[in-house]
Amino acid sequence: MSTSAPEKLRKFYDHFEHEDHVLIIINADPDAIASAMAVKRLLWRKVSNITISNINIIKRPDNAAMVKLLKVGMVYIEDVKREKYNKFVTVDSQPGHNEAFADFKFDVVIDHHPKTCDKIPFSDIRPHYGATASIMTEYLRAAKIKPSATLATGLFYGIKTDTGGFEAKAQTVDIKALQFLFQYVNLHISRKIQQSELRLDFLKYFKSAIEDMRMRRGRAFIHLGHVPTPDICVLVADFFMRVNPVKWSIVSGHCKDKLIIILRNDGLRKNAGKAAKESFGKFGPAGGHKSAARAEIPCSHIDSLFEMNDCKATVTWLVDVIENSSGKKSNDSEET
Ligand SMILES: [Mn+2]
Repeated sequence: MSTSAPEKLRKFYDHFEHEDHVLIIINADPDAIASAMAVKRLLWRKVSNITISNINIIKRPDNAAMVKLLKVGMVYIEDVKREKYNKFVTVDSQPGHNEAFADFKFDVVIDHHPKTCDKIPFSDIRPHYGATASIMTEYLRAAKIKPSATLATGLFYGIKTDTGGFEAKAQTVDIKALQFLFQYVNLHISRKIQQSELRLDFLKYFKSAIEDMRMRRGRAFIHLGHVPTPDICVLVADFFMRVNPVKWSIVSGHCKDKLIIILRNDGLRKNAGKAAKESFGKFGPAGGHKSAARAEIPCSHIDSLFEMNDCKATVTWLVDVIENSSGKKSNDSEET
């Protein structure tokens, strides 16, 4: 029989004392940030002090907006004086997920990914939850804590992000958490975070994408040249899916020594993951879901095939590879 929420809360609290200095270490994304905020709130006035530390540098503008608008104080892991702490917590991750976690002996792990850790004094792993923030909401409710607007908004945004805006794997438990949080959420802040996905310096990639895109049989092909982060390819690929005749968008960019290729489609009788594997699998890791996929090809595997600094040549290569592997008789071959 599963343990009740008040029982879990009590066991969680059993691992902390008033003298404790607690470090919550996260791989910062909306769900992890919100879950860390919830742990901090649960431990408020119960321990001596609590610091949230991120092991990753926050680059995504929406994540940066979340940290700023919700006033989440975080210290980058390399700036943490770890000898100051005696208790270590992670949420939305498990110790094996990242090398940066290896230096710590965790007392508490709360997560919704498949279980990969053992011998943790307190672990609460629930893979059937869409978000760790949903688990944390149950802890807050069990503790009879009324969340502040910032905490509720963070948890709300974390659940929303991890469940793909409720289009993906949202479970009853996630919906229940949202129902509870909704009465405390600041929707303006939530919307502002969500709408902060673009940085000013990203706009030039949209400009060149619009100018240089090649449209073939409902497929938009775009090569962005060098990009500072693969996220730009994702943003551009998603953007082109909003254009009416586009059924597929295939967007590539050079990042470090890889050619990143993002595939999106409208999901109607199409399979992006399969297309990615069949087209690009021979060059490097490739795969994904029905409507979203990516390939990450080491440049050394393809630099003899075409001139990679030439955007036109790269697009021609993308078109060739996709069209040759999917065949000309695919069911979405309407001329545009
Ligand atoms: Mn998560």
